Amino acid sequence: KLPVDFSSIEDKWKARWKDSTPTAVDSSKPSYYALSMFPYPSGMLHMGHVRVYTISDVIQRFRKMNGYNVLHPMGWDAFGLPAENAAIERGIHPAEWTTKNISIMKEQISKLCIDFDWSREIATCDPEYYKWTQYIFLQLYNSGLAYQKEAVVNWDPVDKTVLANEQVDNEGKSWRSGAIVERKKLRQWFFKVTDFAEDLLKDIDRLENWPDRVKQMQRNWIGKSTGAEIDFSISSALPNDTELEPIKVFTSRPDTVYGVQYLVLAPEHPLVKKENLPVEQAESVLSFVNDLTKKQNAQEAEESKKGVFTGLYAQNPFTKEDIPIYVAPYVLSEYGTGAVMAVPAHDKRDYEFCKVNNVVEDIKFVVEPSIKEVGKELDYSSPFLQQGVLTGLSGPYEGMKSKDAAKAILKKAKQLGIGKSATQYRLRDWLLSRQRYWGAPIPIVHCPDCKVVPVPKEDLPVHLPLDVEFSGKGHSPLATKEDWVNCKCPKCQGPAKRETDTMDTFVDSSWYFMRFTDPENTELPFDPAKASAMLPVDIYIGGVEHAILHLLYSRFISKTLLKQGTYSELPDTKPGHGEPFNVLLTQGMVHGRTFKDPKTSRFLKPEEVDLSDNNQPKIIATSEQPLISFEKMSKSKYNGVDPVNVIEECGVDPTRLHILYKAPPSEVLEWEEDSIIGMQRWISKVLKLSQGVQPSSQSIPTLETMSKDEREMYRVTNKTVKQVTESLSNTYAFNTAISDLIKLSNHVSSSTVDSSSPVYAHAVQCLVKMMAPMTPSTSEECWELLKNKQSVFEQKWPEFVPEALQKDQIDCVVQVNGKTRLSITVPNELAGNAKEIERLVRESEIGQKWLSDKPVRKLILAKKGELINFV
Ligand code: ANZ
Ligand code: ZN
Repeated sequence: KLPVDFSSIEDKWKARWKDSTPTAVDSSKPSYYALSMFPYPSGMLHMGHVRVYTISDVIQRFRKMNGYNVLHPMGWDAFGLPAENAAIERGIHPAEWTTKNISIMKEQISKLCIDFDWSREIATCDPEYYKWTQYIFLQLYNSGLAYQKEAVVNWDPVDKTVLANEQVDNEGKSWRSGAIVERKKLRQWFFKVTDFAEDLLKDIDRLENWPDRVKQMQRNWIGKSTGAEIDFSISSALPNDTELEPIKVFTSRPDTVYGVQYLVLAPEHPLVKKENLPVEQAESVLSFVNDLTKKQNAQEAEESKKGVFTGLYAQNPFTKEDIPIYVAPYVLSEYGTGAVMAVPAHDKRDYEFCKVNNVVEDIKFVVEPSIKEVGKELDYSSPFLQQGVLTGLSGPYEGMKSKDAAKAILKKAKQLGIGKSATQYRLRDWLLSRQRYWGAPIPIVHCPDCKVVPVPKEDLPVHLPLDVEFSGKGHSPLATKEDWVNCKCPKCQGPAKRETDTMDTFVDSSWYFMRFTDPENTELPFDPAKASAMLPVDIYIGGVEHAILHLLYSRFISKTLLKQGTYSELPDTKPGHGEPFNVLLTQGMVHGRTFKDPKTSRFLKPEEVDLSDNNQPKIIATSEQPLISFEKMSKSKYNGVDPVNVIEECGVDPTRLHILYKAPPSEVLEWEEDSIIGMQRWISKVLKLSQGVQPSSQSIPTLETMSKDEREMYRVTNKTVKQVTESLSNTYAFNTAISDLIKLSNHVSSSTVDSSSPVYAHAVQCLVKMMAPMTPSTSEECWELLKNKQSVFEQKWPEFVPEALQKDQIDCVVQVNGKTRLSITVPNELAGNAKEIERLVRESEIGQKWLSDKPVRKLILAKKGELINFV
């Protein structure tokens, strides 16, 4: 039985909140935009959702009470594969499936007492929304940031779709179908993220309020590398006297150029063509390359460092030696120039490749450590990877440090017209087209005469047709829908065909936070003035799994739109530079308790475990103790928890408190329900405290006229206000805030101050107001018990009085010869007065016991008088 009937309190206040008229936006107030990452409408709310929304709700309620105009919207990331698969597997239309899921989840969220502004609700699959996703696509297209090119893509032969690299596992299999992924060349749409690589990298330094870990992940993803591009001309005589362009390589180590013993080309390198290769080799090279179409084969070959000799030679422009040219998949076509100058002595991959393929006998070490150990021979059996000093094999550069040699060699290469400095980014352009149905159609028409024609703005949205067939095989349902595909060319009015690819859902979610600022705009994605007033988002809360792509894409879109003047930022109040999120709070996962059979390591179902003694679970079948651990909740581990059950059984407010109290937001939360009872009892206690307050018309007396106990209660109250305010506005340490509030309630309930004292009433009022963001319905109830008519959320957040923080007395720990023996209370005015403290200690009974009449040689006071040591 619960100590409080939480559900009736929830129902009562939910009804009143619904009826209350929202206060008009007061534009004189500062604005605050709190956003939790919008969910994918899977149809099931999970504990992770509850955690994020609770956190954002606490923050936004706190801001409202502090006088901000708060934007706290909610919407749905509603396009994507699962809806389409549901359609194929269960015959439900993706639109229907999605709408149903949204309404289920909305109902579940409403149970959590989260104060979202539902008037701004958006769903990315709504034509009113994707119209503007298409508009943004066209803006990028018109400014040259969206383009089509052939690309080697991961092709899932079962789902018949292109996969992102993240959707292919380590064995080269599709995350969804499990099929072995193939490499296929297809025409795809890209956004030119690489144009912004430098801005995206540089501006990471502005993100002061982002976790370092996330910033590092962004930096690594962008992966800037500086070095040189060097040309190697082909020295082989070619059939038919054809001349080939020199091979350009990108290197981060020009200092090793004297150690280049061969070149390696990516299998997709343009040189790798039958007509360029000597007849003897052509066949083996081409069959090797063809064999790589299976992603798995490619991956295996890449790992094995296998390659083939092309039969061609190039000249090392520095040593003038002829060096063989190989083809191997460890060289990536998408990085640098797709060709590598191989230095087996100083690069691990080149070294392995050299050994596996027996390229050369003699490995040339051109760099050695700058400090050599005396009497110790250099180790030539493995590559030397560090920078150092150039050896005698480096001609005129012998004895130079790597850094200087790199500069000198680059300079020489420039003089010879065969090199230049170069910067490379690991970041690739964003492949955004999907051969799928449930996404925003790319607003492009292909005309036989005018070629690629953007759909004019007035024809947007390009509607996703609803009456299509889901076979699950072949092309996207769009491609086979003739009456939709065939259209008029917007330019010449002749017969043309629509683009049948849809957009990656990351496009939808890369600008939704902007739409929230003006969700009903029918003329533009959003009114620039409204967006400018609210952006950047003040705090963005979500899972660390989005630390790379979603955040990077949002930053990119935000920067492009800023550049195009789609919105602007208020220069003196906002960080600027199109950075969309000011504070980023990445919440940790919620892990569930799992039980495993110690013998077989099999996960046990809940019904296989006897939990009658929660501290000593037993396997029912064997009476053995199971292995217990906390792991990511999943069906296969039987450790999932349905949040709706939890809140129905335990109450919303205790559940919210429990989530906030168990771990700081960014850490893993190990879910267990036992200790929710502690939160239920605490709320029950605060309800009783509120009921017990005798209303008083008197105002709070001055510090001097308060009684000693009142002064202490007033001090504790003010101290708590100070600390909790800090926790909710700055550090987001909700667990500390809760423990401070618990301390305050303990202090009030154990104090001798009379419940009719205005100081007492003040303490309880502050307590209730400060709990309100975390426990909305029970705090409203308390506030009513405190004889108030208005909602607690219309109250101003309490402010602390600095003078009240002064202690009347301090607790002083007494040590004798360094050992702690007792503690005494010292009046504030005597704090730090060693002689007086000694007198007080000697006066007390235990003090006498420890000091008796022994002479004191030395008195040491420390910690602002809170510790004294008698020697
Ligand atoms: C010669 C060399 C000598 C290299 C040496 C490294 C060490 P980062 O730093 O990550 O940018 N490389 C260039 N293009 C490549 C491609 N398409 N696929 C695979 N590897 C490629 O790496 C740059 C280095 O990676 C380049 O510098 C090149 O090898 C290799 F002691 O050139 B280096
Ligand atoms: Zn045309």
